[in-house]
Amino acid sequence: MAGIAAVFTVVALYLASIMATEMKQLQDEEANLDELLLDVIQSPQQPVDQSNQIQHRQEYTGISNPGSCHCTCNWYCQPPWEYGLGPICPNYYPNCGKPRDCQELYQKGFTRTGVYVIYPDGRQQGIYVRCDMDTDGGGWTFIQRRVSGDVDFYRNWSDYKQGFGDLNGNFWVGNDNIHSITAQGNYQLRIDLSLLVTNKTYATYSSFKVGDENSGYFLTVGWYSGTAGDSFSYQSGAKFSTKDQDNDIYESNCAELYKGGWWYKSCHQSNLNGYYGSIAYGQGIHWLSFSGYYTSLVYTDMKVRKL
Ligand SMILES: [Ca+2]
Repeated sequence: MAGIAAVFTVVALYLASIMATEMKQLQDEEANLDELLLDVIQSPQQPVDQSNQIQHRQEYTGISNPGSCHCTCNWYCQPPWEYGLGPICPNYYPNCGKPRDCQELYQKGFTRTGVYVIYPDGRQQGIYVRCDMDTDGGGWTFIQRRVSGDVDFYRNWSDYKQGFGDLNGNFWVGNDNIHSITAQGNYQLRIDLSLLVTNKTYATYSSFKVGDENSGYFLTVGWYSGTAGDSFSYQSGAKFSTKDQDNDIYESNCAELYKGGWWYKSCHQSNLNGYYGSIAYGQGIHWLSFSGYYTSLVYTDMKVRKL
């Protein structure tokens, strides 16, 4: 009996020591997490629509094989969401660096389409963008997207400057950001359009550059190719206009007439920030060579990728 009791005691002690070790590991992990959380809370972040949180989490949870980048986001990204700050792996996983656009993210192994943080021009504070990691080889940084009439695009200069909307729905990424991104090198532009869900087409431009605010966000686009026809080259060489800032060359304000913010001239062959669903002449979301001026497109997106 004494032998059995001794064996029992040894086993009990052994189990207790294993539990203590595991408890210690758990405490260490919690302490590490607290430190990470503190870093994230202390670093200034761009506020994000709370409704995006679940989607963000799903997208980041899917990253399990980030190639040369060592972000194991599937565990660490969750806690910051409780504070509405969002997962920003590159911020507290220095090995990931500061990706300047979606193409750099793609090259680091982030191959799922979704919302990420990029640092155009190496700026300190990242911005949230949507990345298309599927179309034509992936690595596209969205600058615009229309999927419904949920977000009003008839806005003023300041809104277009800063950007607005929901990165999982309808949005404009902001003229300052578009300038910063396209000033980093030679970027191509791809525009995808749908008139009906089954009627899709696209246009690409060999170069796309938007100047800074002092230039009026001056637009320069290169050669067209694609299936939609060319309804954007006409806008090249225009400044941006909004309902409260008329920079077009027409006698009245094109932004007011056609209900958007755009690189209007006199006035447009495309109006991708127009009024969703409008059939009034020129006011809807138009791509002249595809939809004419009286039918509003049901889907558009604009995205850029470095050449
Ligand atoms: Ca005018």
